[in-house]
Amino acid sequence: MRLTGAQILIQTLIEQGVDTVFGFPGGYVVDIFDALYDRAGELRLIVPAHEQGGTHAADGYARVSGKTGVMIATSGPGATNLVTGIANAFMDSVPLVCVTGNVPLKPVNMMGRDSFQEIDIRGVTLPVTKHSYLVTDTAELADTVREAFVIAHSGRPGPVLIDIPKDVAAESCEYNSPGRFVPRPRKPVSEDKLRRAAELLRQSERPLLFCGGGVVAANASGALAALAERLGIPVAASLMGLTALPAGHPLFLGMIGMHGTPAANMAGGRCDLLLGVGTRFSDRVAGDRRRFAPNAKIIHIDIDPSEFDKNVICDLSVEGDAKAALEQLSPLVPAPGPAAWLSEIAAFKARRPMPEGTAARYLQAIRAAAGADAVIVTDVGQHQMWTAQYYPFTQPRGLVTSGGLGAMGFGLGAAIGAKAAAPRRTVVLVTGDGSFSMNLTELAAAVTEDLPVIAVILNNGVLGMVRQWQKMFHNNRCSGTETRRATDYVKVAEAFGAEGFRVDTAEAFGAVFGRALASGRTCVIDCRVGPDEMVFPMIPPGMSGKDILYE
Ligand SMILES: Cc1ncc(C[n+]2csc(CCOP(=O)(O)OP(=O)(O)O)c2C)c(N)n1
Repeated sequence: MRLTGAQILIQTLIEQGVDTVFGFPGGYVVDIFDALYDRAGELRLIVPAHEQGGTHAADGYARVSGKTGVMIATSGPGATNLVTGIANAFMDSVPLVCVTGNVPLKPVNMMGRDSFQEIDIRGVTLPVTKHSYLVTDTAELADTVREAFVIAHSGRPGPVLIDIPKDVAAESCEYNSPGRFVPRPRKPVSEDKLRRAAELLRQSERPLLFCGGGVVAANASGALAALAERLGIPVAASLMGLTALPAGHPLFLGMIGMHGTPAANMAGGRCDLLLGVGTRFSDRVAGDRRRFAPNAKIIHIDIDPSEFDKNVICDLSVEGDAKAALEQLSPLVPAPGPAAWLSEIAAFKARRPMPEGTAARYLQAIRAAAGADAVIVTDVGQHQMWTAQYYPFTQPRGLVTSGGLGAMGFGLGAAIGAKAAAPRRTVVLVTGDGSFSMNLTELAAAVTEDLPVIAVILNNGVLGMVRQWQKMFHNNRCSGTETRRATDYVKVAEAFGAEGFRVDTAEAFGAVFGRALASGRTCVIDCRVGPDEMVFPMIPPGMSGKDILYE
């Protein structure tokens, strides 16, 4: 069968099981959009307001569905608008395939001549992609797409870029049916290393399990809970690992690190063995990586061996898929020992509960009304940390947040993608006035694409998280962080065809949120939070758990 490159691209996407793509048109992807037009019944096209929003949407879609997200953009500015989204997916290990158009190679080669809207997007994104391709021959396109999907979702997932010159998309060639690219079989986890890990756990009096985003990505939550329960040991999580155990689990201590709970950080400081799974031990977890878990031997399980000894030196590294490793480790470990360690943590927890301000009350009200099944998406700042601290997550993949890149403006696009992945679930974006202002044009996409999400703005009238640092570490000199108090978010919502609400107190929030839920429409709820409400506890940057500040 002879097909154009564009038709081959769409055919191979469908072959890969893709049923939803995000894309924004342009001159050098017009053939691809033309091919999409014919397959609209099989492949839903969601058009964002801005390519950045589209990449974040593909990312949110991937995180919630567990599938690979796809974003298509034109050359030049379309392609450069993807960069933040690609970098975000790279830092959080989210599988994406991003397709860009480029200037033609034939009949007159326009590449390398500063042609209109020509950008070497491979060069630009090289440090933030797992792999990238410039396709120069239509005959290679199908296998390129197949290989790109294998690379994006196998091993440690991440973004892959396929740059397609216009003539390669327009030309026809013989299309070969699938079959060549199947994922390589997973490397087995070393039994010897798992036995040594079990032995270290046997010798430990104060063990701590620490899970990162890799546990969620590997769908290893059940295996994690089984191991923790079998050993009777406490579990702390990074921001990315938060949903791995339900918040109410008796062994769960919450988030560890810069804005982690007192109990998790105390356990990190006191433990004599730390078993880290699917984590890069980033600086938000280990501010001073030389003094992280200072009394502990460290076992590190990760699918990506380049993480071993990168930030934290480990005593034992175990390469492998988190789920397989945890499942194989469970039968080797001893039954729970004396519970003195758990009692010590419980006593500490009682002495040092989490402080709770207005933001905590908003989050508890969201949880009460939205239910356990809701997907919570955040932007970046204080509201993100409050969500991590106070929202009781009960389901893996129930939180979509920009962990590694910390990209303000991520949230609304990601929420739209989350809704596309799970249309029957309630999707709530918890955002700040600063982050929301960055990409609020995506309200247009939420409304026109009929992907209703509820955006709750914890509006403190300031760029709160940076202002907090200025107040704490820069002598209260709040340079450039008191902005945009004048924006009327109710009117903004209405202008985009969404519904807007304003809430002045946390007490009034529950009823308004209920109305937003019942409306079934895209809603924006503008909520007051005092400009001086801070995120605590806090371990100042570059410090260790002993330097924790409670107020
Ligand atoms: C794209 C981008 N620019 C700048 C920053 C630096 N930054 C981190 S948090 C923050 C403040 C966020 O303000 P807002 O969204 O209102 O949330 P709040 O902290 O007030 O809850 C800023 C400016 C960032 N993370 N991302």
